[in-house]
Amino acid sequence: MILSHRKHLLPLLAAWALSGAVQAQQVAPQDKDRAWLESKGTLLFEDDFEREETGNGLKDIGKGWESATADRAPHIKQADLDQGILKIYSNEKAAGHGIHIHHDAGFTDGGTTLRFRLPGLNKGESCIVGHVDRELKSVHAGHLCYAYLNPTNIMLRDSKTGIHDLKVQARRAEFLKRKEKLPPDLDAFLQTKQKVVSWKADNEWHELTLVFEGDEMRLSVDGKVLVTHRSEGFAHPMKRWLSFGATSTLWIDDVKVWKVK
Ligand SMILES: [Ca+2]
Ligand SMILES: [Ca+2]
Repeated sequence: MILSHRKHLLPLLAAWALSGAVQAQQVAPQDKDRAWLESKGTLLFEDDFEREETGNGLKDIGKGWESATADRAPHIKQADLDQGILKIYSNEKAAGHGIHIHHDAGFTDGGTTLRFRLPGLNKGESCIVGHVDRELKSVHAGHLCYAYLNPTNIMLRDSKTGIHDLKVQARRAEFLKRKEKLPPDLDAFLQTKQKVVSWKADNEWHELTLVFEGDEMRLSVDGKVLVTHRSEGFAHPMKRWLSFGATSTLWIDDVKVWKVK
């Protein structure tokens, strides 16, 4: 009996799995920003992660990636290439810093397409993707702008002219140090630098498209624009590095970086 059940079930399961795989490969036709990158852009870099890392060090992901936090906790695998996927594990306690993995990018207008998954291995998983220009000295560690995909919301933030501008950061730090509320003018100013929308994270694979056009930053998930924001820092002329961060586990695949301008 069991065998005959299996006979019926297996083709069904195979068909179901196949249809899921086909769907995952398809680009949603309404993904206008991906179409914009592909039609107007030059591909600067792509990675499908179909290899193994060579160790736990700074450059061991290969293909020009650097794990800036690798050497802080060399005994912990913070970046694992496995099954053709970049599996990120941020251990802030051990490394003394959230993970930061980056690769040369370099555009004024353009963006990134990738697939990501919050695999559900840890609580509060997030996907942080953005840009850094370390040659910019007026900003802490060159932090320009980030998209934060959190469990219940997505935030786009202009760090360059907001919280990571050294003057803004110093003023904000005084209040944080004293555990005081930010003064209304500073709070209102920082609010203009970011946009937050509700979102419900799950543990599936998703297509992400992140683009910059002039002073606008736009983020799409599965072909749908979920959040856009305009802020002067987004127009920074050199998005020099593509940077990933995470609060715990994050899986990434099929990264493509495009320069339109
Ligand atoms: Ca591996
Ligand atoms: Ca892959």
